[in-house]
Amino acid sequence: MIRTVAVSPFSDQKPGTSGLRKKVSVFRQPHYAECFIQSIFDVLEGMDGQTLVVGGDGRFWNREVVQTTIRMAAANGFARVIVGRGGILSTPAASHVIRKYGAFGGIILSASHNPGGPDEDFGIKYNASNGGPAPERITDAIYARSRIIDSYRIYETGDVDIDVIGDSFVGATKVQVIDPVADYADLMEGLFDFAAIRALIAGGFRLSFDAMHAVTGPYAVEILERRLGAPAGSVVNAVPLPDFGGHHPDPNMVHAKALFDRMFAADAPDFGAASDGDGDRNIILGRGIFVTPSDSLAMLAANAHLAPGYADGLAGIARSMPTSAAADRVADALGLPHYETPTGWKFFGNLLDAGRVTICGEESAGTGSSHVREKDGLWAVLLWLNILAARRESVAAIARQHWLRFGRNYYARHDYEAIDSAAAEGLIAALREKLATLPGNRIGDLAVIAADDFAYHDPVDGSDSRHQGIRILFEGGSRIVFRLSGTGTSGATLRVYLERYEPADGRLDYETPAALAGLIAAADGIAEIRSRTGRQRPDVIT
Ligand code: VG1
Ligand code: CO
Repeated sequence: MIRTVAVSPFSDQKPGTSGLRKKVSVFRQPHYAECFIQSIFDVLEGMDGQTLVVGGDGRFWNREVVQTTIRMAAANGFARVIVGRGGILSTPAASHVIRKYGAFGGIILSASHNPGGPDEDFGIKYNASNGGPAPERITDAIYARSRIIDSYRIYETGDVDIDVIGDSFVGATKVQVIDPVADYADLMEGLFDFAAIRALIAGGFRLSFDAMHAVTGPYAVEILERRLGAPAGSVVNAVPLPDFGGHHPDPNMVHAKALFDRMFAADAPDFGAASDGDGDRNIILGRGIFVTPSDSLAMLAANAHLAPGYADGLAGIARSMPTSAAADRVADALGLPHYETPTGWKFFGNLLDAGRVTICGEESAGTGSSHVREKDGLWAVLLWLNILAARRESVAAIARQHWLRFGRNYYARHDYEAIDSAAAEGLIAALREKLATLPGNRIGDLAVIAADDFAYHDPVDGSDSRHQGIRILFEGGSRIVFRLSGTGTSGATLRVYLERYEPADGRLDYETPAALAGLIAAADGIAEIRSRTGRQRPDVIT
């Protein structure tokens, strides 16, 4: 029986960079998730008789909201709901499943790299029929709806068994539980030369993949160990846990320290990688080297033709604004168009759908391609492995040759987490005020040539997105970017992005902190970070 439940709206359901993210305690309020899900359904049109995909990263509260979503989808006219077994679907796998089965859209339950557990974070996001995160036009409409919603519809019934593959019904709605891994693994097998990677591994090449007790574990075990023959144990922390084992499933130097230690040890494997809570991020390491995500994007773009799925070359390359310009140099050298979008994968969707770009990336450990409409952690790992199998050189050698050809964009991001929101907003407002006065000034030995608040005009649908980050550009290609995170759940997080370009005949062997020292000092000088935030140093450097 369908029940209509009267509610008063919540005022805080504004989606951020990637969906609605809140503490679990917020989501546990009666009707909270229901109101957001109904707000999504209310702004969509034509769901009747359609398919909805549901799955998440397995974190605490995932299973409960999967059940709620199934019941609400049934009450809102969907004819079919496809669910990953156990309520599991990595973000890229969900994107693929939406596309493969011609679904109307999908609801993905994840707070991505944020920690999980009863006292930590949960999230809900909506992806459209192209498999990609809903564009701002839709997320804005969902938020507007959530502020006035007065009821939701839900089917009254017991829980669906989501742990067994097969079909059941909620009212007239068919619920199909599918293997969350198989379709995705098959997709990867179609893009990459698995035989060559298998031969590389059989020849003694050693790899270590840290799944961080998050959703990629089962995917990585199936693909890397079963299909590609990496020895058992090549995937570590492979079992997804509702609290990610108490860790922060964010693959960076701080939270994936064990992997960094392994890759910088004397007996390091040839290749190391890790992914995040929902499987869309990746970091890449070789023996004794960390490839920054911005460099990884550029190196993948430069070598993608070595993989069968990209043998015909790329249509173009897109990167988010704070991502380093390394990929632009590759695009220029290959004669490809390149695009600079605001932070967040939703801005790549139109470019991918229009066939203008093939590969996209963000400095925040996100890379992906037109095979789905999300960033895709394992995809990046497999493209790297395919390139390594084709070139038979080390990661360090490939990086070195890349810099010798294109120059090197030294890069780091400094995060100041959970700072006072008013102080963070004050800092950005003060920067905005100053923008017009900066060009022409010198800060240390850096000459400012331009400063602005980044705005994006989408060349496909003509939409405009303003206030996407403060950019200060210096002579010679160096840059500082300031923006506030849109994924945090407590206080504000200030991100400071630092980039310095050294041409191919410049110094390519600096340690990154030394290369960026002047920019780090300039960032504090311009934005008064220490005095405004009260912090002496960043919490995380990536
Ligand atoms: C962060 C990253 C951004 C990424 C977003 C979602 O956003 O900076 O590049 O797209 O997370 O990634 P923000 O607003 O906190 O800077 V995920 O893997 O958390 O879905
Ligand atoms: Co993620």
